[in-house]
Amino acid sequence: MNIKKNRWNEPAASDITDYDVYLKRRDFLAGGAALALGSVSGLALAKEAPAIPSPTWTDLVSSNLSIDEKKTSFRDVTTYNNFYEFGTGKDSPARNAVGFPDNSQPWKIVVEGECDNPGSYGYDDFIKPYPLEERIYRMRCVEGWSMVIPWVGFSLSDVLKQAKPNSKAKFVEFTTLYDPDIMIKRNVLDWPYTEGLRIDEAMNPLTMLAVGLYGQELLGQNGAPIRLVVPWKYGFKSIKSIVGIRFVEEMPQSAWMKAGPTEYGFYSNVNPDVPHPRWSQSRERRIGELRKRKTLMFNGYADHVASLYEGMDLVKNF
Ligand SMILES: Nc1nc2c(c(=O)[nH]1)N[C@H]1C(S)=C(S)[C@@H](COP(=O)(O)O)O[C@H]1N2
Ligand SMILES: [Mo]
Repeated sequence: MNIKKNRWNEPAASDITDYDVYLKRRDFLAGGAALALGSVSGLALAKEAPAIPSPTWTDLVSSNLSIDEKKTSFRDVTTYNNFYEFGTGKDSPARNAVGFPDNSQPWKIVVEGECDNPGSYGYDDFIKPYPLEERIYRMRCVEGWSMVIPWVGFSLSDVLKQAKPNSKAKFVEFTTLYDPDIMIKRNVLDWPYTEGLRIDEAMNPLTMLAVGLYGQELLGQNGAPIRLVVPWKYGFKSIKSIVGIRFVEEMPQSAWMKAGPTEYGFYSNVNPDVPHPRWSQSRERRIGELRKRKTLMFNGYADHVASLYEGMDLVKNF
């Protein structure tokens, strides 16, 4: 079903369906009531309930990269978000990205730059070659909160190898869609949102492209249909809704580096010993918990990634 274009109207509180109610209704509809109700109230339902894309994956292999920590609730993962293209409030993306990306143009991902096998792919063709698995990762936002999220996806390295980077490919730059018809029109950041990784960071097995979470396709607010997840770096490196992957020779400038060069560096590795200029990074609030917990070096992934930064000054290269 096609949902009407989101015209960037903040809905009244009374229009917002409580997520629990919404999930119950979804189960109810899945039980066959959809057929009976469809023609009568389909429009009303589409308006109040964000459509959860189907199908749901049921046969996912669990990765040995997963951590064994309590998962953040589906509700929190899908209603407490940063996705500035859909507004700067934590609850703005869940409200303003309803229907995204179906309400935009058909999804296309361009792989280009310093590689022997560039290409432009529709979303389905892009992900088809890669077996999906579930990976439960920590995510630590630079703002001082964290979550544990069961992602669905595959290693970015699978895609990069397929593109055959040449010897000039030292970095990889990623770009988010910017569609002013459905996204914020203010220049909160220099759109489109971009991010970058060094090629060895991009090739690390932990670095993944996610297409789902909690066993179902990503919702708009989480970066549908495909986003990066780099669990040892602050969350803003995990760029959402990717339309471009480019191999480059020089270190790319990310949208956040342009916005605040003294506050947001290229590396942005989680590091409890390197404070943000305006706040400490030594502790974090795990969403759903009351007491703060200690932030771990490389967000607890030092065994996997510390060797990438051997001999580097992690204060200078923040
Ligand atoms: N395109 C884009 N990607 C983005 C952001 C954004 O505003 N725009 N926010 C980042 C930040 S600050 C965080 S913490 C994570 C949040 O991901 P989540 O909402 O799925 O938990 O997405 C990152 N990716
Ligand atoms: Mo973040």
